Amino acid sequence: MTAASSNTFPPTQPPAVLAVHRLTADAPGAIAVIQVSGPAAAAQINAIVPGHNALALQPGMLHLVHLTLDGAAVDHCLLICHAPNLFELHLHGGPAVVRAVTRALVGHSDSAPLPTNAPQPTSPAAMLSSPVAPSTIEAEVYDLLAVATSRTAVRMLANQLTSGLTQWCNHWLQRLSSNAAAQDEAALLHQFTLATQSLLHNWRWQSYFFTPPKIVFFGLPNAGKSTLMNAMLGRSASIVSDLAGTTRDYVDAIGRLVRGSLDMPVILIDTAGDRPTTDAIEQVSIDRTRQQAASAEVILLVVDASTQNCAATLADLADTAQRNFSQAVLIPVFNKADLLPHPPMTAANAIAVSAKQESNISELTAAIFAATGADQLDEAGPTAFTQRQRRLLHQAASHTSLKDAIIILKQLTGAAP
Ligand SMILES: Nc1nc2c(ncn2[C@@H]2O[C@H](COP(=O)(O)OP(=O)(O)OP(=O)(O)O)[C@@H](O)[C@H]2O)c(=O)[nH]1
Ligand SMILES: [Mg+2]
Repeated sequence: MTAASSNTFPPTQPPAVLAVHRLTADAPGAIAVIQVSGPAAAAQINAIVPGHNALALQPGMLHLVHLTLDGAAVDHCLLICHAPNLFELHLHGGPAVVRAVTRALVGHSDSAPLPTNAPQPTSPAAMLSSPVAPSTIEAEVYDLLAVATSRTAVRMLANQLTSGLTQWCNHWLQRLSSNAAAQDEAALLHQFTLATQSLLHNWRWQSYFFTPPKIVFFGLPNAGKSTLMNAMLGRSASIVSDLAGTTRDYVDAIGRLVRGSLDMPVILIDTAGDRPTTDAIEQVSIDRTRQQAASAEVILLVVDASTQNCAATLADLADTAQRNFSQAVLIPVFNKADLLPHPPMTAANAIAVSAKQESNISELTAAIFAATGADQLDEAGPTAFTQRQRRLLHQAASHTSLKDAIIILKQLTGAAP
């Protein structure tokens, strides 16, 4: 077993079976981050983290674990699996614990020198580098892998290396290059522009797997907004009561929507009920509700379906939302379906749920995936996942010569400066 300290692998050498690097400064601090990578990484982590099998951890997941050395617990820390064979330990940053953990990971005796901290890996790209220097897309993939917050994002990123964006660029480079002598340059450029625009357009919903979209619960007091948010979160984040006007300030919480193999991080925002009022404080609450709705990607129009005028209430809410929050996807939700005769009568395309009984929540999740376009995700398909890529694609799509488009595509892949 080798403790590697270099961040490059010459072509003649295989990658190290184990590399241990301290990512934070080599000085006392509140937290120290230690990166452990290579085929032997999981086994070494298992040796000091009882009760967890690092081999079975899902990429993108965080685990609060105990670190145990010689049978004694020495620290409580976060274990992050970024990818198979690539882990991070976030432990307390005192020199004694960092030294002891590092020694345990690399299997050094107390008298043996510790692996050097220099040169430090600057990104997971360096840690996972192949004998061939990574292309620009590869470097961006590895940088983002370190901060991806969903398993879907991790898989999407991994796919961009061999298929996805890399394959898309190579396909178009090949088509544009081999057409150098063809007659219909304009038609080919037109096809390329359409493909590029489609790629850029898809980023709107692909981005939700990287940056959580804001989902706002909007409706009259007592519609069950707080109950619904709690049901979707799986915990009681917002106060529920039968008094209309319970929620005053908005309440936000990070959640996760799961649909089949896709998981999407989301920011759920419960708001004060929106109604005409003469109460100055309630008016401030409603102003805040509207501020949140104005920056939401998705607004759930929550209606108490057991009230007689629920269809008119929904029409009013939809009207307000369309006039004021046109940037958002609107999804009508008829709550309290448990109080209705079965099957519940609802307005067209409204989702009937019972927040209290937590029923039909998965249908609501499905509706959010469908309405945002996120259910179209092809994890292996191309994604322009950085601003640099999107800027270059915009340029490529607006260029009028094959030669310029080829140069820009080569810049995108890193094949040209
Ligand atoms: N039967 C039934 N009651 C529900 C359901 N959802 C919420 N409730 C009840 O409706 C009342 C109001 O629920 P909340 O979640 O506080 O409503 P809200 O929309 O957040 O109300 P405000 O904060 O006042 O705007 C509570 O008594 C809940 O228990 C449901 O699906 N079925
Ligand atoms: Mg509430």
